[in-house]
Amino acid sequence: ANLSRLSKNHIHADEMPYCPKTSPLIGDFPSGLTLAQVQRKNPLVVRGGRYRPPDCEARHRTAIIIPHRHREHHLKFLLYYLHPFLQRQQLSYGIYIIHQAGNYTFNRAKLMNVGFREAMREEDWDCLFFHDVDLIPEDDRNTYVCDANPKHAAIAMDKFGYKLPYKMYFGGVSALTPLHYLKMNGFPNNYWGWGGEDDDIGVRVSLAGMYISRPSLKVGRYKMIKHKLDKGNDVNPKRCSKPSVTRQTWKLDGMNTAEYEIISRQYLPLYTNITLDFFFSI
Ligand code: UDH
Repeated sequence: ANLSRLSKNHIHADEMPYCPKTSPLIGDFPSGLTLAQVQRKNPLVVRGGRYRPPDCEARHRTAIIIPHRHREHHLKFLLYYLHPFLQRQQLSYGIYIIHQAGNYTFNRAKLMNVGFREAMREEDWDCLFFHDVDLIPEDDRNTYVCDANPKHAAIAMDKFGYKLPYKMYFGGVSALTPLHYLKMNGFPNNYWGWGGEDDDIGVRVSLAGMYISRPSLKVGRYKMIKHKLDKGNDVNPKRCSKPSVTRQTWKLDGMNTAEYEIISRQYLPLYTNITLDFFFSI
C-alpha cells in the first residue's frame, strides 16, 4: 500500500478498521454504548436484573435500589459497570430502578422507601444498597454487602476530592440491612427537591441507636458522572435539615407513612423497573 495515501479513517490492508485514536476500553465512559451491548456482556443476568453465581452458593443477597428520572444516559453507564462488578463479588443480587414518572418535584428519599418495600416484597434480601444513578464504584474491594451498622459506602467521591465532605455525610451510596432500615423507620418522605434528605437519614441512624460504618478512603471511591441540577429537582429551600427537627419527626414520618401507587412493574433484562408518580399519592 502507498502509505502516504492512507487517511485517518482508512481501512487497513486486511480489512480491519484501525482502533479509535483514544481507546474506548480505558478511562472514561464508552461512547455509543447501548443497553443491548450491556446485556450481551452479561449473559448470566436474568429477567429483572437478577444474578446468582453459577458455580457456588452466594453468601450474600443484595438488592440495589436506584432512584431514577430522566437519567437514561447515566443508568446505561452504571449498569455497564455495576453488573460485572457485582458478579466479580460473587453476590446473589437484583437491581431495582425506582422511576418517578410525571412532573411532580423529585423525591429521592421517598423513592428509596418505595424501593425497600417493593424489593422486600419480592425476595428476602439481606442487604439493600441505596444507590444514586450517577456514581460509579472504582474499587473492587468495595464489597456490596452490609455491615453490623448502616454503611455509608460513597465516602470518597471524585467531586469532593476523594474525601468525606463532612463527618455526618450519608449521601450517594449507603447500605442497610432490612433490620437497620426498619429500626430507623426508613427514610423521610417530606424532602421534595434537591438536598437535605441525606443528612436527615444520617441523623436517623444515630437516633435509632446505631453508628455509621464506612469503608476506607482507598476503597470507598466513586466517580460521579458530571451533570447539572435537573428540571423538577430544584434546590429544596428546607434542605438544611436539623438534627433537632429529625429527632421530632423520624418516628412520625418514614417507612411507616410511605404512601404511593405503583403504575407499572417491568421485569427488564438488566433491571426491574418500578414506576410511580407522586402526583397521585399526595
Ligand atoms: N435523580 C434522578 N433524576 C432527577 C434528579 C435526581 O434520577 O431528576 C436521582 C439520581 O439517582 C441521582 C440522585 O437522584 O443520582 C441524586 O440527585 P443528584 O444527582 O441531583 O444529586 P447530587 O448531589 O447532585 O449528585 C449534584 C448536583 C450538581 C448540581 C451542581 C450545580 N452547581
